[in-house]
Amino acid sequence: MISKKMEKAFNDQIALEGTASFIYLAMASWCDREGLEGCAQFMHRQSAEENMHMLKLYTYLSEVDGFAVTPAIKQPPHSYKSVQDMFKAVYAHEQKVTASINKLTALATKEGDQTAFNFLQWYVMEQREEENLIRSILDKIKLIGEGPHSLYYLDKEIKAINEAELSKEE
Ligand code: OFO
Repeated sequence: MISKKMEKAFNDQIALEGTASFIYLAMASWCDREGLEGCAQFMHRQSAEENMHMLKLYTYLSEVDGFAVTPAIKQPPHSYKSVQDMFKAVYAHEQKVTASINKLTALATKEGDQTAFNFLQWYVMEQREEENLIRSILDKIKLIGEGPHSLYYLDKEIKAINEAELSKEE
């Protein structure tokens, strides 16, 4: 059993994760167009991961006799000034997701919903890892730069980071 207030907050989170999945999918498309193969692969994996985050919340709501609502998602932007600009947008979105998860766990505590609180701890950990990953990429971009000669190398680095992330999932 879940309260109506918690159900609404979970559905808002579902919308945020779905939005993240679409934003990252559109980013993958932009990267592909720019010939940034490694970045495109990274964004495709991120998009799939956010979709999985959304589905996990969906399943949870069903398990606690709640009602999961499929969100309406606005078309995300399909172009960026630079790779740095794109990763800055990812970082900003992840910070927004973290703030929302924190609010959700605070609400679970307020409502005395221990089941939801426990379930949400997975997301708390996940957000810490995600923010750390994106911050480390932004640091790399600062070091490598984005000039015509560094872009090829930067894309290779992001490809390697993506492969490392994929191997964690195996
Ligand atoms: Fe699910 O928001 Fe990123 O990780």
